[in-house]
Amino acid sequence: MASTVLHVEGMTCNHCKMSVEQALKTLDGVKEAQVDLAAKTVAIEFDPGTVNEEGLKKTISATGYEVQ
Ligand SMILES: [Cu+2]
Repeated sequence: MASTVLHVEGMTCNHCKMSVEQALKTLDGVKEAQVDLAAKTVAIEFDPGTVNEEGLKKTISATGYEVQ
């Protein structure tokens, strides 16, 4: 299991938080996703054999938020 913390712009409320977390959690290989709205980050635990950081970023972008 690997973990990463990504900086995400545009998340303003609980709805944003849930959207990003749900999108990531439904992705194959993602075990846990936790958004911190105040810090504008999402902490992700994932299986690097199934999904890579690029895939995580694409999923967040597809949900409508900007990953840095
Ligand atoms: Cu929102």
